[in-house]
Amino acid sequence: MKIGIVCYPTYGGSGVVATELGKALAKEGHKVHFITYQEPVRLDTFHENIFYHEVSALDYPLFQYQPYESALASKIVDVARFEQLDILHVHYAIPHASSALIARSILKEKGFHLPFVTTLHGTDITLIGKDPGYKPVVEYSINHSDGITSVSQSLKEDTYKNFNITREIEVIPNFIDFSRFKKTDKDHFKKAIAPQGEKILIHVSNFRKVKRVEDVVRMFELVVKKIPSKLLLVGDGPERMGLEMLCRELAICDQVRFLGKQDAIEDLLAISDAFVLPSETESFGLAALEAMACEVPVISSNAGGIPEINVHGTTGYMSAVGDFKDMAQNTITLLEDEARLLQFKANAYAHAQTFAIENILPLYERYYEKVFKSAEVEFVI
Ligand code: GMT
Repeated sequence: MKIGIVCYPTYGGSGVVATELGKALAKEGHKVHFITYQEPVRLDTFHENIFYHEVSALDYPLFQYQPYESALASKIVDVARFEQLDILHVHYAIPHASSALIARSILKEKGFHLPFVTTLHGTDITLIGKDPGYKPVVEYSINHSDGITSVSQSLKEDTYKNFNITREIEVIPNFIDFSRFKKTDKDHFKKAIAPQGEKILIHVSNFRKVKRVEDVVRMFELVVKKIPSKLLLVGDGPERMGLEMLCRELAICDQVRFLGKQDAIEDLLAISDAFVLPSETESFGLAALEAMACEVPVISSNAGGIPEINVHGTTGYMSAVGDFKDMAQNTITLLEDEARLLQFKANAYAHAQTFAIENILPLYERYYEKVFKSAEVEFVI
């Protein structure tokens, strides 16, 4: 098929999923056209079946905000007609679904049929999308998509709860590419970070409030009192400065390393013993799945879709949102018993395999076919 993909090109989870999906589809022989305002960060290798079309929203002194939604819709119209796209897949509802909707209407008037699938990722529903400033447009464009998928059952339920959705939402979970995310021997690296054989805890996020990174620091302060350990904080965002201050206040700076944004996350996961994800809301938790693929058990909250990947008492432990003391206790239980830790590492890896890209990609391919066929019938009628 000729598939258009619209996504955020930066480090967010939805952009990563969209890009990895596009790359996998291209390997299967589909022609994949990315339509974004910047080359997606994970689009790091050349492939003959991958094409990139940049959206440029013309600036003008009259605009306080550039009308990106219109520029995107125009670009979709242009690419769809020129490249003869069969289907468009937009990731993250705002504003991609409404741009797709406008583009589809314009194309229809020109006699060109472009069905589109909207994938809901998380904050487009649970945080931003339900804000009254966006809700009517988000609801309308979801209801008028030709296909709707969500990355977890929990997000599907949240969508029905927060919006008046009249359509069926298909759950297609996020996936993992084991050729990249796998445990490798990085012992030299481990020795540099934890020279006395300390255990290594890791957190990876965009350091926004919703990630509750403060809970990571507070639980670590309790853990390090009982278990010699180090904490790696990977990523960057608005909360970072406050977290650095907190580490100073708690006098744990020698045990905590802020690593900023890192590309080779798998190398850091390879030396880690536990991944910490205390999020307030989390529709899926791709970062936790990446950790599990690298044999790292997960200490998390039980928010949103996390229970769909982290099995309490098997692949890690879950606590109520905000209960960092319980998270610390669970971490100590896990790390103080070497046999248990080894078992949890093996369990995490085994469970992550359910989400191997080889299992999930066909679900998208079948869904595209289904949407394409039923939308074609409607178009002809
Ligand atoms: O909010 C973020 O962390 C970024 C956001 C995105 O769309 O870029 O992530 C969401 O989508 C990811 C990929 O599907 C999920 O793994 C994350 O759980 C989800 N984040 C939240 O729900 C907070």
